[in-house]
Amino acid sequence: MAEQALHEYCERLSLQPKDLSTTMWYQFIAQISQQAILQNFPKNAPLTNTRKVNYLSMEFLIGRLLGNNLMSLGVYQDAESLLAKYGQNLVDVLEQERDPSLGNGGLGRLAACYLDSMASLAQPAVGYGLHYQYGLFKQGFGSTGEQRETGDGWNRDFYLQQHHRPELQQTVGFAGEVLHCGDDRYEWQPAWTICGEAFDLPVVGYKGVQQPLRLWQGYSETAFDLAQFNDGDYLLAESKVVDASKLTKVLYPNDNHQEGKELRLMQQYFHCACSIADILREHLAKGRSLQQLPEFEVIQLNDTHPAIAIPELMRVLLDQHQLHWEDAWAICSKTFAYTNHTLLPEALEQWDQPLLAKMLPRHLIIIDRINNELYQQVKAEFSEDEFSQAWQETAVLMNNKVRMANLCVVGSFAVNGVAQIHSDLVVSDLFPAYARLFKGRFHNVTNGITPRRWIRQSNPALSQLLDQHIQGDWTKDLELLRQIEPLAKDPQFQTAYRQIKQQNKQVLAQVIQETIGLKVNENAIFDVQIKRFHEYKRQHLNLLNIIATYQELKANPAQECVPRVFIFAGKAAPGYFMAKQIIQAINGVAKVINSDPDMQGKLQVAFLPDYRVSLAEKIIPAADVSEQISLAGKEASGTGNMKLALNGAITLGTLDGANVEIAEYAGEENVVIFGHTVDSVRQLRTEGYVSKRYYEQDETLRKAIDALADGTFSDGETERFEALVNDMLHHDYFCVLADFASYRQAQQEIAKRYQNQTAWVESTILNTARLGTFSSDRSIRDYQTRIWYKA
Ligand code: DL6
Repeated sequence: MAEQALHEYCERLSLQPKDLSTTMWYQFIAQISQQAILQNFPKNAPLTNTRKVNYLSMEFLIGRLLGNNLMSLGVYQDAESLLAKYGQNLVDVLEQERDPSLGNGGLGRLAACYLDSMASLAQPAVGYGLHYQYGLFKQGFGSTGEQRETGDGWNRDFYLQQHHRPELQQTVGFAGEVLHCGDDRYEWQPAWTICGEAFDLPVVGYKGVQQPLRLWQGYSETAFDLAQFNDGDYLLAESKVVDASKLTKVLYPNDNHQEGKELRLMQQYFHCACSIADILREHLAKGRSLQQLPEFEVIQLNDTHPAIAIPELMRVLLDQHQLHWEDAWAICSKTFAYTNHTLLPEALEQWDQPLLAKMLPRHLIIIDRINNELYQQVKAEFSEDEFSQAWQETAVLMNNKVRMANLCVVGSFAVNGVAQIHSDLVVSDLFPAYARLFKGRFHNVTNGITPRRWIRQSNPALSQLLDQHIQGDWTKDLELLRQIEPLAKDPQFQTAYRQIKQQNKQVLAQVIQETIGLKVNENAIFDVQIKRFHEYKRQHLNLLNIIATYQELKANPAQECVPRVFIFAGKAAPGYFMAKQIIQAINGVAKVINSDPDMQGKLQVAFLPDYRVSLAEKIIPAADVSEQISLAGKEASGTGNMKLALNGAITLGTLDGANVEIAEYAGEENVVIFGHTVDSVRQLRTEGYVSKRYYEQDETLRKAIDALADGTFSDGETERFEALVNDMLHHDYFCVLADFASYRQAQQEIAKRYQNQTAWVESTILNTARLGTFSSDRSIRDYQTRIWYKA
């Protein structure tokens, strides 16, 4: 069958198979896989009483799809053999696919893992997102190690894994006026409209079903507004066309930070309006009533970015279907569920009320009514003494701002955090008044990752070893990894496991050499910190320890040391100055250390540019140490920590996010924990945290910071890292200096443990064996049993 297809493909091109380029082979495999998906793979989950999940997310960081789809279709090996017959390597062919970077980091990647798991578990679902023309920027480095950004036009128009669905088109209004038509009746007359075109990417579940990831793209229906065109107002008429094409042009590159830009609000509304209309279209087409919506559909909000979907559904029910407020609210408040992914104040979205009044005037009226109804509830629940504080905390409208997280809590039947410690903090620190007002609404669902991509596809050698020793399909049931626990001490198994890590390190070493021209010591510890750059993630804590180690080795050249390669990858938001300083400082330190002959084979620093899913697939299987060193209480969960630990890296981390659960499951002796806890950070702040004291009292720390300040790592320029140094000495909100000594000790503990290879490998095997709970299949089951089951 595939041979026949190949024959036809070659005939169309008038070429022989031997003459096909790698790109042509990619196109051929992509075409036949797309046909196989559309024709043969079971569509939609079997009809059950389960509610369909509509997963609304502004980001889906899907990564390359072809390899994943071949695997899910069960034809990966067939494709491999077919290509081998013609002297081609499937892995090289798969590398031809552009990696669609339609997300910033954890939140978007999680959404992709959840789609994979829902399709694999046959949980009926549709992912709704935006079809950005430019995904997350590409990162490069300038001559002084500074981050440089360029656009990532991922070639969406030629992307072979999608198909256009013109019949699903929607029209979305903006701005204009609202007419009050008496009683509770309003009519919104938008000033202008933009069309939404749908593009479906089939998400192919492993031994499951295929379901769409539906991405909306903005376009203008008419090239000109003809009325205005005829009035002679050419320029204005044309400007609307520009607005439409701009709308989905670019993904906002912020992670855990809101910029408050008008275009972003328009994107959010466009995303929600198209998705809500699509959900209702499908629901009504099945002959179901509006009242039955919560029985059959749940709308899961991936953070607050799609929060405007709540007033949008209300608007449609009230204004288009003429429902009464109470009836519309009864439907709406049983349909939405909200996942919180951050406690950071700068990431909790708030929109200026005047902006909403201008852009979405009808929605603001609805939000105002929601706020008024809430006011009555808060009044009834809290005593007079308590009220003011409770209202401060719960109001949706406050100080001319619309607080989107509050809107989500009020409008949803369930709210969840993404790791146990985070979910507890959501209740205790972020929303205590809500927790009292809405009992039973708050839950935890610890994040997870798909084992199909993050073990099976990215670590084929480990997968093979697991296949040999595990009864049953671990890719479908990751708890089966427990079967290798008894082998953790087995010398033969240890050797095999260790060899795989070594091979993966060789592959990564080659990638490093090809990418940045650095030849690394493959026998060194590969110590990995790969994630977005943010001060709370504290890459600069890692950097200070590297500098201190360098200084120590320079001072004592004869000192025994366990060789290390520190590997970094990650992007900073283009407007985030301090994060960019940290990137530049790492590059500056890397330049000095890597060119110092005394450090040869002992200490090296590799910063790989343009972190993306496909690069993570190379780094993760090769890591020995996983740096998860955020200040306790700041990282909601993390998911890189799970991928790294499952692939046999030892977590070096604080008691933050999912690290806490990783330590519990792996066993505390199989991770290295350091630093302040949530409670001791609170204590530090109560006492009045003064970072400078740590600098003054700790000579090692002082020397490391001084070297950043005195030009050692900046070609003699003392100003280059001034802002970073000043921040550490006089502000240090994320308590880097307070955790330095403990972190350094933890690093020494790592070195000590690594020297006993038998015990080290045993620990890494136990990490793989015991962390099956971090499969995203388990997360989806948790959503099913804790959240989605009820209407
Ligand atoms: O839940 C996915 C991911 C967590 O693993 C990270 O810990 C958390 O930082 C991230 N949160 C965001 C928040 N974005 N905004 N806004 O990306 O979510």
